[in-house]
Amino acid sequence: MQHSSSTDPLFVAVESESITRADVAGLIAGRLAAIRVPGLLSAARCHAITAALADAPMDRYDESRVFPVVAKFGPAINDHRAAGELRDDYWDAARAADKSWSTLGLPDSPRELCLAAFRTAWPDVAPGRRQGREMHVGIVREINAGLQVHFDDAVREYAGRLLDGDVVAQLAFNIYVRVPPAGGETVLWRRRWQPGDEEQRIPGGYGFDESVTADTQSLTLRPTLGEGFLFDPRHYHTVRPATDGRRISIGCFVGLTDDGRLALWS
Ligand SMILES: O=C(O)CCC(=O)C(=O)O
Ligand SMILES: [Fe+2]
Repeated sequence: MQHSSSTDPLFVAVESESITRADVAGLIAGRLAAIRVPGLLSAARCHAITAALADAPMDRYDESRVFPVVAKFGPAINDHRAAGELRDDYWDAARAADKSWSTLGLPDSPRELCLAAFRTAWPDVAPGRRQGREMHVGIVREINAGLQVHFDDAVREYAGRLLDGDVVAQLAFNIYVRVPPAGGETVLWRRRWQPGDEEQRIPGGYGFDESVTADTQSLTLRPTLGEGFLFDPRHYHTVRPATDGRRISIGCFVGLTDDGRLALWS
């Protein structure tokens, strides 16, 4: 008799009390699909951050590419990309974000929150460097209306290399500092981009028609307040619309470089 198994036992999410070195390695090796860390930030810290953000000037991702709209605080590399390179206005936006954040009166910057989440597991963690300069780390995003189904892969997106070090694996990390009572789930599919998928690209967008994930095993995460979530963003993923309330996260990309360090960027 033949076994027909339609689910991959390695495509699973694990829950941890903190990010561990073994889990990060497992994610990169493909033994895991995602790591969930409930309560990575306390509710009190999440509330303090979202309360302070009420006075912060949020902007939006480039609306010609990112629709539905996504509000954000701080630069996103993909808003400053031209022909596989990072444009210079990224650095101005990074400086402006740091300056603006420093007026909010919060103890920790998005950069420090992201670095701190990895430091115990991986002491060799630091902002990534590009042409000797430290990348911005920690983007605040309010994704209330959801995302297009997409993947993130700096190796494909930055032909001229994003960082000075060679990134051998890329992960995506988010901490949810405000969660909606309904909707706002993150969905992760066990499928990576293939050339033929370009036919399903949303015209002008950054993502793909959801049919690109048809018949593919998936994981759905309903974020909880203060939870950290780490996954391989080469797997197609999306965020469902929040049908009520606001969904705010602080996140970054995490690269394992060829010297065994973790390099963060946003
Ligand atoms: O907000 C999320 O859960 C995922 C957002 C996303 O697309 C990413 O972090 O790459
Ligand atoms: Fe993404």
